[in-house]
Amino acid sequence: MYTLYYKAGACSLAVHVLLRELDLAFELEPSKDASGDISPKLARIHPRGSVPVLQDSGFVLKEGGAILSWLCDEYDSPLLPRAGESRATALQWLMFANATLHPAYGQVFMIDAQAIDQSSKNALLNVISAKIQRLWDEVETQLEQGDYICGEAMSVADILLSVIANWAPMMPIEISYGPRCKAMFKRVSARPAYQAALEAESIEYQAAA
Ligand SMILES: N[C@@H](CCC(=O)N[C@@H](CS)C(=O)NCC(=O)O)C(=O)O
Repeated sequence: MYTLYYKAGACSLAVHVLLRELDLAFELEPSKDASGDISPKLARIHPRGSVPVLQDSGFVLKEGGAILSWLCDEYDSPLLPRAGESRATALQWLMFANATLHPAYGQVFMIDAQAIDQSSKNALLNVISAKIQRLWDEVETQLEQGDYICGEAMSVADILLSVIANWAPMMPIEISYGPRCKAMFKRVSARPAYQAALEAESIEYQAAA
């Protein structure tokens, strides 16, 4: 049985959704204790305490992109093609979400937390906000090829993109999604596995509206 260390609505939600898509047995373990510190159980396996972390007895896997691709491979899921160009393209978009888009949001949180004057903060936030908007515009253009980021078949990248999209209400910046993005978020988030994960984490899905 897997243990998923998670934070409600964070990038760990993508792994949570996938565990349910694959119909695997798992338990959820919050990353923080009641006082907001990294839980002692997580600190033992991941001193930085970031999520997701997936544990199966002695096997501990960190980094969302690695966890998502490993689970798809291990359980032969069509959410990540086995080989060839279709696999490379799905991995490309998974890495886009995990290694390009996600860190851009991290910069927003980092800038917002700085003790600097508001006008300097706004200037920095405007720069990063424009970058994030360009990334979503890239997704919108790609979705001209089909209902999902890799075309007509949903992939694990769509799950992570839709999770990140739902962070917009927490952001001190404006992000707007085009109609193709919203339609993809709606399709993906409506799946029973996704709905069950949202309910378990008490998260409302807002990015498709
Ligand atoms: N590259 C890492 C990034 C992990 C990450 O930044 N996770 C965030 C949540 S989305 C986190 O745990 N932040 C610490 C916190 O919120 O306390 C991964 O993909 O696993």
